[in-house]
This record gives sequence, C-alpha cells and structure tokens, in this order.
Amino acid sequence: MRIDNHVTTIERFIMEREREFPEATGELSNLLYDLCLAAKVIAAAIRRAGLVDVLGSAQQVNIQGEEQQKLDVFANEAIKQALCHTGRVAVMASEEDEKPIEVPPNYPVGKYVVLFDPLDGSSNIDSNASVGTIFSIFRRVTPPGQGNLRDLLQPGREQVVAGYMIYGSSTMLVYTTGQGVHGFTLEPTIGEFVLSHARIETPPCGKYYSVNESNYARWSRGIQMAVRGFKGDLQDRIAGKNSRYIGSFVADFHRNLVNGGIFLYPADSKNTQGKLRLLYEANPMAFIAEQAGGAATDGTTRILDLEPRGLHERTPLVIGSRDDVEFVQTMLAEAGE
Ligand code: FDP
Repeated sequence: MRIDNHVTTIERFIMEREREFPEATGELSNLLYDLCLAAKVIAAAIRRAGLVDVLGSAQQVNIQGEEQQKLDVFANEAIKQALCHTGRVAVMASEEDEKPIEVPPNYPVGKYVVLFDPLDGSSNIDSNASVGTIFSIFRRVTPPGQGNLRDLLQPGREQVVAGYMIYGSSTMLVYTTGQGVHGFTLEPTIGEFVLSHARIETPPCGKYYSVNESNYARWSRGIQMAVRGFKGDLQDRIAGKNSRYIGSFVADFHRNLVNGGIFLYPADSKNTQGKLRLLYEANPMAFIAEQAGGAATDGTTRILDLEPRGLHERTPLVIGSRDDVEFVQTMLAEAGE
C-alpha cells in the first residue's frame, strides 16, 4: 500500500497558520474543530437519509420507538451540541431558531459569536441533491457574561471566519479567516478533512449564471436586463453564459466559486427583500466571495457593509465573479434602480 505523507489535515493546516500569530490563543482554531465535528455528524446523517425510511418501514418504528427527526432539526441540534458547552461561544443564532441561543446555565461563556444556517437547501434533501451548512463567526462586542443581540447584529465586514460545508458527491468544508479561501474534503476512510483546494480564486468573469428564472416576470427591469445579458441577448455588452441552478444556495455558490459564475436572488414583487438571509447566508458567502477575488452586493451596496437590523432579515443578493457582479450593478444603475 502506498502511504501519502503529503496529506494536510485541517488540524495541521489551522495549526500551521496559528503559529504565524503569536498572540493567538488557539480558541478560534478549536471552534473550527468543533464545527468540523458537527459537519461529520451531519454528513453521516445525510448519507443515510434515504435509508431511514427503508429501515423504519421494515421495523414499523425506529429502534428507540421515536419518530425520525427531520434532518434540518437534526443539523441544528448537532451544531448547538458541538458548540454550546465548550466555553468558546458567547451567543449563537440559527436560521432555525427565532431567538438568540444562549450558553446553557452553568457552562462557561466565551468570546466568539456564531451564526449558522444548519441545513441550507433542505427542500432538496428528498431528491438527493447537494445541501450544505453555512457559518459566520464574529468576536463579541459586549462585556463578559452572556452575549446578546448586539453581538449578533454586527455588519459582515467584522466577521473573523466564514465558511460552509457542502454535502455532495463528497463532503467538503470551505472557509476563510480573511487570508484566502481554502477547501478541505472529508476523507471517509480516515474521517478527516484533508486539504484539497488550497487558496481558491474565482475567475473575474464566470462561466455560469444561477438564478430562479421562474421569477422573471416579477423582477425589476434592471434585473431582467442583466439576466438577458447572461442569456446572450446583449452580445454587444456581455457574452452569454451557461445556466446552472440547483436551488440549493451552497451548491450553486460552490460551483460558481470554483469555476467562475454569478448567483442572483434578487428582490421581486412577491419577495420584496429577496429570499436569502443576510446573517446566515449572504454575509458569510460574501466574505468568502471577496476573499476569493469575487464580489457580493444587494444590487447597490456591498453586502459586508449592510447594517443588520434583525436576526432573520432578508436581502437581495448578487454574488460571484467580480465582472459579472459589476455588470448587474451597471444594468441596475442604467435602469435607475
Ligand atoms: P431552501 O428553501 O431549500 O432552504 O434560502 C434557502 C434556499 O433553499 C437556498 O438554498 C436556495 O438557493 C433558495 O432557497 C431556493 O429558492 P427558490 O426555490 O425560490 O429558487
């Protein structure tokens, strides 16, 4: 058997980077390992998603005699369990929970603030398409003690780490600490995330555009024109692109990040603020996009500069290759939007 000594596990990668910062306490690294553990737990549950019913129907009820939890509830609990008791977190917020998640009584409270979408694209689970988890980490801004809403409602430019896990043909974890974007693939035989995509850079002009075109009639004129450009209708302004839309943000974003492309979920006459959440989806992916050389805006303002007003606020989102995002902004400006 050939043994590859050059494998870099995520632990080694993070430790090597930590050494470059003598003031680092290792707490943030440990928080990332906690998230890796949650990712493995969620990935294992997703891998068995189709089997749960098969096993259940053979025995009528599952082994504990309980109804199987929905996977998004399961993922939400898995992340909370991995982070709540470690003393690294001040407060958390999840797309699945209405209110901030406090550290349980009698457990130490830490200095980091974590926001997450536990299972993004979960409407795709039943059809076996890729789904993901998205996370965003800030430093607390309130004095020691339980963290609160003020810690959670910071603008995206204050993020210290952002990342996502994608549960696809393989499980990957992609993250940034503001020094480039790095991707790790879960090697199932050893149960470790290993470096597979060092320093991801997204091409300035993408191959793909990803948008739910069934909303076309409800879009503003500027968005309609931009999408017509991507379809190849405005050859004097921009070359046409290939269309790819899974309807699972992490999966659409990941493909575009690696190959170049643009994802849009604009406002429309029904979803006047778009659909995606600023804190759990737009902010972390905007940090990653920018770190990979791309861009992210709500059409006029840089996503990372938006001042959040509520935990579950939505925002229009245009994200991906820099020139393509700029093209959308130009079309919106020309339409006076
Ligand atoms: P889902 O509802 O399946 O969780 O924000 C959630 C999200 O999926 C994104 O992952 C996805 O990009 C978008 O919604 C899909 O929305 P449409 O079905 O309206 O296209």
